[in-house]
Amino acid sequence: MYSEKLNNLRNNLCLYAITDRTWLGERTLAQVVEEAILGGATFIQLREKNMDYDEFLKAAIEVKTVTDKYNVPFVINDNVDIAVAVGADGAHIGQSDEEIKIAREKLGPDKIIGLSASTLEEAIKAEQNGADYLGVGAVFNTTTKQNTRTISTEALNEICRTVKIPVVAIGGISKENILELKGAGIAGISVVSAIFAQDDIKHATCDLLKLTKQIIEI
Ligand code: TZP
Ligand code: MG
Repeated sequence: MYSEKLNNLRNNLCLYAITDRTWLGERTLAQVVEEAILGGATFIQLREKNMDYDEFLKAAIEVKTVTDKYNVPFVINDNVDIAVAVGADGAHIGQSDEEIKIAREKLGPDKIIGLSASTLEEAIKAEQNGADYLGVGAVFNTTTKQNTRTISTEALNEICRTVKIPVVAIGGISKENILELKGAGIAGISVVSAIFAQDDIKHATCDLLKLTKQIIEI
């Protein structure tokens, strides 16, 4: 049962899109998420950094309506309580965020818990603590998140070879540099701006999916 969850998860992590309101313009979060899914995004994370509980809950319900419609896995960044409240598929938490053990107690065994890692030690610890997948980065320079630590492709590859759980690369990935990740052993890529900063989100996602399929290990 558990390994079945991980097998499905590995496939679902191929093109992992993380929301950001910066480039919404006149569009709603639901609209841009739908565009991304129609373009081929296989996994959606709602990431909100400046919202109170009620606003966050509303945004989570809005996005979940879309991910439910297309049956795409949906996780919440950094807020396990919102994930539980809306019945999301899980949560993505950082190394310094709520302890994974508490997150697992709140979410239960079947939900997905993702963790961020930037070193081999963090990756090993996260796996031992019961993470279902890892977001490893930043693999390239990014302006989307401040104060990111960077990781070389070699170190990313070492993590992928060491842990059993699937790894998605994150940070500054675009259609210009994605092929540099070929051979690293990743299950997928996780992007913000390469999807949500684009004028034609559906088209950009579709282009990215074609490239991602060339570099992932199945
Ligand atoms: N965590 C590490 S880098 C990053 C996050 C959330 C930002 C990724 O954004 P982009 O636009 O894909 O570089
Ligand atoms: Mg975090």
